[in-house]
Amino acid sequence: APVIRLEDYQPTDYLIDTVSLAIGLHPTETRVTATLALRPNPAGHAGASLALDGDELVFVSAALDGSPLAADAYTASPEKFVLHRPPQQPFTLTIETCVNPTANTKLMGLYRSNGTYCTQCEADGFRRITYFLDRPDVLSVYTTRIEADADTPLLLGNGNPAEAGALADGRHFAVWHDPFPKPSYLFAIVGGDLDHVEDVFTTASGRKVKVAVYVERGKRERARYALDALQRAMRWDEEVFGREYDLDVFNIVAVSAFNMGAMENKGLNIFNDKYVLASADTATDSDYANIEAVIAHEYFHNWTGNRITCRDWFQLCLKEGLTVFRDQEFSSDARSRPVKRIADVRVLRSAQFPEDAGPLAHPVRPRAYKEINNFYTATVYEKGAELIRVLKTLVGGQHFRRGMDLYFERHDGTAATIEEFIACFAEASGRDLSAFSQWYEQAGTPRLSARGRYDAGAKTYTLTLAQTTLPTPDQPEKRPMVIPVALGLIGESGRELPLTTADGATDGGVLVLDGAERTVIFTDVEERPVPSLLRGFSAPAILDLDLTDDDLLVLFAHDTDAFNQWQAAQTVATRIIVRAVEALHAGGTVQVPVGLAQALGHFLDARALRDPAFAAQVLSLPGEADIAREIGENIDPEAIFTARKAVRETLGQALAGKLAHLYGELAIDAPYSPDAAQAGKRALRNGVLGLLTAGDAARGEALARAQFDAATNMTDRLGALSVLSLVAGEAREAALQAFYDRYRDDPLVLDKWFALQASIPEAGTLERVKRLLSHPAFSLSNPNRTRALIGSFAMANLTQFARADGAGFAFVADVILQLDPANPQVASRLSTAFRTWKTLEPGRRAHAEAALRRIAAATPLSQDVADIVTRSLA
Ligand code: HT7
Ligand code: ZN
Repeated sequence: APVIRLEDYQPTDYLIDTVSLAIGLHPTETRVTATLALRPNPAGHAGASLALDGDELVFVSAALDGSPLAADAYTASPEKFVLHRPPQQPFTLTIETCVNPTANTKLMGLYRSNGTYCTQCEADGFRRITYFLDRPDVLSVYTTRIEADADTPLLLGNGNPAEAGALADGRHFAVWHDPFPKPSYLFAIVGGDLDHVEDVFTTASGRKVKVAVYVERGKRERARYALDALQRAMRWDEEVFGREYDLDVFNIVAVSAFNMGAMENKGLNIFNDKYVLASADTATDSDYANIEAVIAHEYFHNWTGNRITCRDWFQLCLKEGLTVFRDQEFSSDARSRPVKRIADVRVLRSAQFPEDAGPLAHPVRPRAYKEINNFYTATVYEKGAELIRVLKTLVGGQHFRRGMDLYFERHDGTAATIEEFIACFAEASGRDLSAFSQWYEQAGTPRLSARGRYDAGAKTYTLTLAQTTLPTPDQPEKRPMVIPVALGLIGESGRELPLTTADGATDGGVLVLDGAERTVIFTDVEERPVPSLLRGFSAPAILDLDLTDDDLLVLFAHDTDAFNQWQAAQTVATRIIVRAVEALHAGGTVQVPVGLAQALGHFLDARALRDPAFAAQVLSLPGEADIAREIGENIDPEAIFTARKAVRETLGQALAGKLAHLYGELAIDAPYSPDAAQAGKRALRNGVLGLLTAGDAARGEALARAQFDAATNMTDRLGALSVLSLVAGEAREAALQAFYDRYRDDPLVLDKWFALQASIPEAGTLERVKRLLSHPAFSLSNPNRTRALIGSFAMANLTQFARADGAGFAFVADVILQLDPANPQVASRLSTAFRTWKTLEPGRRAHAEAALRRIAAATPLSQDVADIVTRSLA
């Protein structure tokens, strides 16, 4: 496949002002007639031929300005339609194509999900519906007429409903008109027989918008939370960003077969039903929080992505990073800001840091790609969101808002670039942001080191910050980034010390490091301080601190920044587990200093009942992947697992009394509500149960069994089942069976059942997963099911995926090859599970490499998977 490069960007030679589509839905032969109003682009090459993109299309006919085209005037293949000599004034081109939605297993373009017709066009799926200039800088006004049989009563499109009616033979039609020019990737239609919930949302300026959520029949009640989240997101965007909704309707449709999370099509968001459907009995508190976040995310795209879209796919972070930032802020306002920040940083570190440190590393704005679908990454999304946060910290809240306002005002209705976005903030703040913009160009996570020296006589504290970034593929030399370091000084007595410097270097509690190194001298420091750095995780960097464990425990006890309080406990726990891994390697035993257990005990006494959601984050110790990242190379997953387990066992025993007491105290006797307060209690109670069981398996198992039997909601039931799943034996199998029997007809809950079993860190799990592959409820053609069983095994079960005998890698490679012909996008995602293979110890590394080479050598192999495995092996 050719490499597409940012530097080669050229505007199109033609523009498409309006698109009129007539779609006759049929399970296997859907007819699409597209009438495109074209004209030469003044910015393009005059007289050029017109080449429209296609993908597996069946060409039927073509006409120019209403007259059939002569055979020598065009060429049509499944992948291209070329009009050789287009008129050099405005003209219309009418092309008829035929597509088969039932045979569409790639779930891109028009396909059927459980009988419902739906579309997915981002990034390049529109060309699977009709020939088009299928790129984001071609903006057109769409009118869509959909026709279907009586068994498909619901017909939805982008924009506002214009007309609908009955036709002969029981067929009927609906016309939708979207007045906002949009790129083809935001096009969507839905046809089906669905239930819905609806409401009227009144915008800030008083316009009435009909909002609705459509779901499969029988699931109506489970759509209410999503509808509520949508309306809260609409209000929040008005209040915080001054953005009002712009159409008369906003529709959300949930489908069960979907490659990703959801899609922000204009006025017609289409969702993976996992991010819509919720009830106390079927969804966990985390599911509710995810639904709220994804509903908000897709809604926020209406301004950041749709009204202002991307000039080309290299600018993807312009809409994705910014919209993730917006949904994170929304959830922070709706729930607890520090807890949300911790959760987001956990995601960044577990998904983006390994990407940035491995063979798939790329800048937030990549410069080249072969397969764009492989660039919907944690780097573009999550690191992209961090860069918006860095920008906000650098220019300040007021200038940030003014910059956003300017961006909306100046670029509304256009396809923009990162440069244009940053220019708005430079203008609004009067600052030179050229150094900041380097964050978008350079891959890799900066390592920030801090060295401090206290002079008790002079009462000065000298802090030296330095940064380096390791080389990444194609970028051997790295430049320093602009790193805003939010900081404070905590005295050993526990009080926050004032920050005084001769030059006001830390105004607002933020020190900006914009070179390789910077030293600051704090004066009037009355006692030896412990520095609290990168507060709130003020930049996406890896912090290397010269603090002792005791210093960290001071921060854990006294830091006024909740994020760093949590971070201090995590760092101490990480160090203890890493030392335990080293001890095991040296043939020794695991030692856990009493300090951490004592500090956790004090913390739980003081905070557990006051702030359970935060306490749950503190109690949830670093995972195996966190420890692996800290160790960095020559990873032995078994040693990490054993060390971590031993540390948890020691802590569980040391805190046994407190944990048992808390477990009782945290029980809720009110009816279930997914709100943050109740969810926090349940999260902590489940965390407490886990740690308690780590210390005393028999006692924990009994409590878990009782919790499982008495549970009135999915969070408690699945929390108990997760604990039970770690203890091999009859009780576990009985609980798994009971869970299956209860939810056998509920696909989303069955996904949890598959995922949990694939995550069991035991030698027998591979056999279990292989058995489950032929379970009647399993199917590789449903992406959620595949991700639940195979994705969980490959991404959330390090010891078993990376088995010493290589059988885990070989198995996942087999599944990738089996899935690839049907759904390359899902297969390609799955193959990113190998992204950290080079950090493994030599034996496992060799097995992983062999599996990757076997995939790479397979024919045929999709461009999607080929791109990932080739880059992984490079
Ligand atoms: N903008 C969307 C990303 C997307 C996608 C969604 C479903 C299937 C294929 C897809 N390719 C890209 C989702 C979002 O970030 O909001
Ligand atoms: Zn998005």
